Amino acid sequence: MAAQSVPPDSAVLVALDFGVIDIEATIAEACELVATAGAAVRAVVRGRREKPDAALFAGSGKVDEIAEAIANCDAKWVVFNHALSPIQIRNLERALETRVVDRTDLILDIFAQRARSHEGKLQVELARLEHHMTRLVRGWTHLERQRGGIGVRGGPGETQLEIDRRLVADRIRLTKARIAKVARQRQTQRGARRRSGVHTVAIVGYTNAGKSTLFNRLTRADTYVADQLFATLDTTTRRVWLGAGAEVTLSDTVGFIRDLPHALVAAFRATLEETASADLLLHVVDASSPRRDGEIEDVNAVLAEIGADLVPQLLVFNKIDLLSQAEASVTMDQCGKINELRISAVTGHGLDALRAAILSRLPATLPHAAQGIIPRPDARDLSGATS
Ligand SMILES: Nc1nc2c(ncn2[C@@H]2O[C@H](COP(=O)(O)OP(=O)(O)OP(=O)(O)O)[C@@H](O)[C@H]2O)c(=O)[nH]1
Ligand SMILES: [Mg+2]
Repeated sequence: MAAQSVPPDSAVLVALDFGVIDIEATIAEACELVATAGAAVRAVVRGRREKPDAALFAGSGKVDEIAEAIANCDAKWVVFNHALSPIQIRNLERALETRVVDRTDLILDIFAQRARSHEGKLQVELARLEHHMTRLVRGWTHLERQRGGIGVRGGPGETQLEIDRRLVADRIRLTKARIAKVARQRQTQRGARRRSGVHTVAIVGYTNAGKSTLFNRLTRADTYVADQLFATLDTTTRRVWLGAGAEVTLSDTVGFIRDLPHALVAAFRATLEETASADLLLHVVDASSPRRDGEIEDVNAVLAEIGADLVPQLLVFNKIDLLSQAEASVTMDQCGKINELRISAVTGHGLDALRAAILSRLPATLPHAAQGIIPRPDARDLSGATS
């Protein structure tokens, strides 16, 4: 089950509108996900439905439309921008005679391509194995045995089902044990930091919101920044110096996305514990995104899933340089506590206010006279990640 990347083939994207979210922004994001996975969307099949069809997800007329789109652009696979059941995938592949990939497969595959550190790779492996387990159902066609392109699939046919289940279960146990070992090291590091009285600030947010750009600005680090989804998978933590003599550690971590697969959230739990145990979260939002309110909700949903919903948050609207109203500003709640800021991590607008806001929101043990966060000349990389 080595990590395999999506072949650079053409794909047909299927995006059905169930009337809940901004469908156009969702389609644009799905196209980016497909591109990030290394392929290209040649046609988009849209539709409106009350609820998914139990057998095929889409209606049979829509499936005919998808078949036509496949023939027109010689697509090698069909991407559904939805989570499908194993039965739906099986039925669709039978009907379309083409590989069918759902949103979960796509995100897992991108994570597999991106994982760099030992811990990151183990976590992605676990997520893929867990997902693979749910896909081991009876009645797969010859397509399952032939393929091996995307993600976790490529497993043997149904005659192998029981053996396959046992093998996957063994791999899951082994991977979990290895992750637990790395997590223990991480916990020890975190414990040492806590005992030293250093406060922790974690940057969270939707993928591509500008978290790593902000992290680099505040720490003068050179974490990988790219205009692509899930550029960062590993948590990087750095100690930054507060002017008055106190220090905080700042962490940059994996970005979130709508419908982040549960298997991934579970597998990344150890990494995300850094977030749940932080004293303050900088929730970075791409202020120029047409879906920014939805993205805030998506991030808050994942935070709740990892038990970080009660950690105090500063909402940081980033990329204001892309807006017509590009002034940096600060918003306070009824108690006079800063809870929102508008900044640009690229131009540096609003960063002094952000430093002051971080300081004002940290627990009282820190001296409040500090002027801002200034990286120490010897700022060390404190991430537990080993590459
Ligand atoms: N115009 C503008 N672009 C920005 C700003 N901040 C970040 N960007 C750009 O947004 C893109 C994503 O930035 P990253 O810092 O990699 O975003 P991230 O949130 O770490 O993304 P992931 O690690 O993929 O989740 C890059 O092309 C950045 O240059 C900003 O303030 N203004
Ligand atoms: Mg990043």
